[in-house]
Amino acid sequence: MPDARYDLDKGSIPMFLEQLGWNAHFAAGFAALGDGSLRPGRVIRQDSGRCLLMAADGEHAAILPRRGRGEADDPPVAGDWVAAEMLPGDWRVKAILPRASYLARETVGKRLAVQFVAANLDTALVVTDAGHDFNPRRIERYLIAVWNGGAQPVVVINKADEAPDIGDRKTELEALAPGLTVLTLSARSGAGVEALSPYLAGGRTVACVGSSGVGKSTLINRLLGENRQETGAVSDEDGKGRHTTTRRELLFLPGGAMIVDTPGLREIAPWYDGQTALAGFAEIDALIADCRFNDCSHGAEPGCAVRAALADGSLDPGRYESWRKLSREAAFQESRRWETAARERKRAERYFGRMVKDIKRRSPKS
Ligand SMILES: Nc1nc2c(ncn2[C@@H]2O[C@H](COP(=O)(O)OP(=O)(O)O)[C@@H](O)[C@H]2O)c(=O)[nH]1
Ligand SMILES: [Mg+2]
Ligand SMILES: [Zn+2]
Repeated sequence: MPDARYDLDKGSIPMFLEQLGWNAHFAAGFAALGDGSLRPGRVIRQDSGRCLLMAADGEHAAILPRRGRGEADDPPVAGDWVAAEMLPGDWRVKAILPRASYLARETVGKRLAVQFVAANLDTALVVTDAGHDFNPRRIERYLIAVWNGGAQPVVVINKADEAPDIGDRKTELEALAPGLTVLTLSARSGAGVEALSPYLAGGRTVACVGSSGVGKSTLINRLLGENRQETGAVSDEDGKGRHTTTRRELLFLPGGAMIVDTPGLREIAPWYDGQTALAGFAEIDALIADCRFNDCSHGAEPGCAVRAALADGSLDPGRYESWRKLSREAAFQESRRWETAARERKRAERYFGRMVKDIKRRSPKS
């Protein structure tokens, strides 16, 4: 029986799915599978081999596909949209729909690989405090990670109740990038939290990232209006909290937005994904375009727009230093990883392509 709620091929977006963040991007990915028997669902959380989905008719446990050798070992993460087969018991995930954005980092293992933390985010709240955690260079790395994944970062300086001179901190972080939004608030008292409301409209998805102990879970509890996320006291001297949040889960806020808590990642190695230009340095990109030579190293070459801007003060030397450091890092990562990354990506593409073919072969021609 055709189900009116799933009339996706006709381009209609069912209201309920739209409330979950469904849009034309995901509809196109779903339509590419060409199988009307599958159902879209959004991943609430993922445990080994299984995940919990929110679909148009409510929650479903779903089994993840068994991965054979040579297949992409990339399980769905909180926020992913998947196409699932409806089975009498648990559903079965057939494909992850192409992501609109993601938060990813380089994994710390022997093997160079990417770890996806959350997917399909509109906004990432980069949370810090004005005390122990405060470190603009670290925040910058979070910003790069967020930009690279295609989400919009908003910096949150929490614990404003503890820091009377928080305005300076705000100014310092605002200088990290032109147009960057920096909010100061207190998750504990609730003061300033209402400034988050533009990012929390119905159907929007946000994630909280930042070090352990900065108050991400406290903030989420405040937004939820209940103490759902476990919070921890900052236990040791250097301000590192205990890692009380261990699973990444998509939570539904009363106003209709969805939010993902993440365990504190004290350092994040942004995943550059083969990009040559660093996201978030538009003013430097513009200058480079004006250098006389295409391959200007901004050293001793004549006609270097970057050096000229540094000389006349229109380019902030701190920004330039960050850009240089991060570009070197990105180039280094690229050289180390170029082959591995390309191989992994190809594999993921083949995997999706094979899924599409497989599904098409087995679905009745209409
Ligand atoms: N003073 C103050 N403490 C806070 C605030 N938000 C969180 N905390 C405290 O900071 C500690 C770590 O909070 P938690 O939410 O677990 O941090 P998370 O690791 O980022 O999730 C807990 O003791 C919280 O009570 C705040 O706005 N002001
Ligand atoms: Mg937490
Ligand atoms: Zn130059």
